[in-house]
Amino acid sequence: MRLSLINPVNRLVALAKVKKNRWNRYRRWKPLSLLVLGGLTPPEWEVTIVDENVKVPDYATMPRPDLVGITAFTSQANRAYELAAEFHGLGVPVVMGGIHASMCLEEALQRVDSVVTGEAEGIWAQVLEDARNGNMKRVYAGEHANMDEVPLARHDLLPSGYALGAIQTTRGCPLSCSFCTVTAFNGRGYRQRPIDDVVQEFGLIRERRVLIVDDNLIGTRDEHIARAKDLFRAMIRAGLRKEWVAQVTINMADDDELLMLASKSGCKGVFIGFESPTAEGMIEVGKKFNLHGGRDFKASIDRMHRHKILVVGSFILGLDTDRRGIGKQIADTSSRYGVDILNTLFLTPLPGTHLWKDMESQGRIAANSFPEDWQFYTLLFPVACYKHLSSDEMFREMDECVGTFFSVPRILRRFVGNLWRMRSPIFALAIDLSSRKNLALNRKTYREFSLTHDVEK
Ligand code: B12
Ligand code: SF4
Repeated sequence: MRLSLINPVNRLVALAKVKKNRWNRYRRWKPLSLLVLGGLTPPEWEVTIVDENVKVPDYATMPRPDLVGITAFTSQANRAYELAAEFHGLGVPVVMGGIHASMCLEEALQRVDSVVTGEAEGIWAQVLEDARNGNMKRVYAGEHANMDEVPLARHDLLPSGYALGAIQTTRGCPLSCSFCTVTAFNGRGYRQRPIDDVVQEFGLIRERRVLIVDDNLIGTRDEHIARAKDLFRAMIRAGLRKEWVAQVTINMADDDELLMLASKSGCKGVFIGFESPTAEGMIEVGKKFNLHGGRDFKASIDRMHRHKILVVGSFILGLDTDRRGIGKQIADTSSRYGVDILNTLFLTPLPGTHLWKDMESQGRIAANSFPEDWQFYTLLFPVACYKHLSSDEMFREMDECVGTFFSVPRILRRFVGNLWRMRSPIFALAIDLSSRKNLALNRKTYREFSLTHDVEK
């Protein structure tokens, strides 16, 4: 039996535009969900994975699969449905899973044969059995997995050529930020994989650099931090020789032993959601956590830097508290904190979030011709009505923000600083240059968006 697992492309996502920006090669990351599904699939199935972000193949020339499994974030939903229609035409059953189908079940059911909601670990074997017997159900409800059920992902199923490998060590987040789907999907409980499994799986990853996809690798409580330290100690003992990056909360900076162990185990950078340069903004999105103890962000980042850990700072533009000038304010504040790489995204109501419920009830979801408009839910388009900024102003603020932070003098200043302190200067420079080039690509896609959407100027 042949199983084909597909990660659909969203052509608007700059990272997919490798031909137009060669730097994006270094930012193409693996669809770990499909590698995990591969790990859950029994050996009698011949599994192939197609990552359309690398190349969209000519499906007609490929051996006909007995089952197609498609994953999708919201921004990939349109393409997922196109693929489902194509395979439906060939008489091949299609099952869809992942965050979008879980949050928009009714919509997905109209377009695919079966949907797996939630996590697949406890249900995938049943799906395959039903597919083999030709009696698939319409809906399979996956539950939060026990973390010792998470298999070793099949890292061998994707070719080499990715800059980063991927691995997951925890699921769930005890916080519940208004814009984020993680708590709705993976729950508030902070579930941790057995450390031995994680270390063993690291050994299967070919790439030297690895993205740890956890939403918060260190967690928020003392016992979470103790587990993170144990994990780093085990990675050091195993002599993995990997360099890794991960998402964490700012409390990582408060524990010098944690920073030391992280760095020693290969940590080169962390991604932190600051979300807003103002306290009101952080409170608006539910990130009060960042403000605990009157935190000094610059001092926190300095401590991380001392351990040669780069900081990617993530900010949201378009909060109800944001007014004109917010773009420059984000760029300047993040530079003042000492952020190495800035990631600013538009406030976007994603299905399943508190933000979605609020904006929907207030009639503020502007790009709402679904499923077509899902392609714009990449966090790079102003898809909602913003309180103090029109769509055009939103884009101008973004342009100002990215243009200021990634200006040539600031890139040079960061490069010299990183070179001097030996903090992955080339890696950071590649991301800086890629972001600068993507600014131009994003301008072009925004123009296309405003032509098809009646944005208020
Ligand atoms: C790593 C990551 C990325 C990486 C890599 C993405 C990739 N190709 O996999 C990068 C940085 C590229 C990325 C980009 C984006 N991301 Co992202 N990302 C994540 C993150 C942190 C982890 C995803 C992961 O690997 N999880 C591990 C796997 C094992 O879990 P899983 O994907 O949930 O899969 C399980 C189940 O869902 C299910 N399943 C999944 N697919 C399928 C398919 C079938 C057939 C079946 C049966 C089951 C099944 O089975 C799996 C095992 O249980 C998630 C947060 C999260 N916790 O999920 C956000 C998340 C998925 N990202 C999100 C977003 C918004 C984006 C962006 C749009 C914007 C951005 N953040 O820059 C872009 C979109 C890119 C695009 N192509 O359109 C949102 C998506 C919400 C939504 N409704 O779409 C999330 C949930 C974060 C959030 N704050 O809400 N992302
Ligand atoms: S944004 Fe981060 S901290 Fe907030 S709920 Fe999502 S995963 Fe948790």
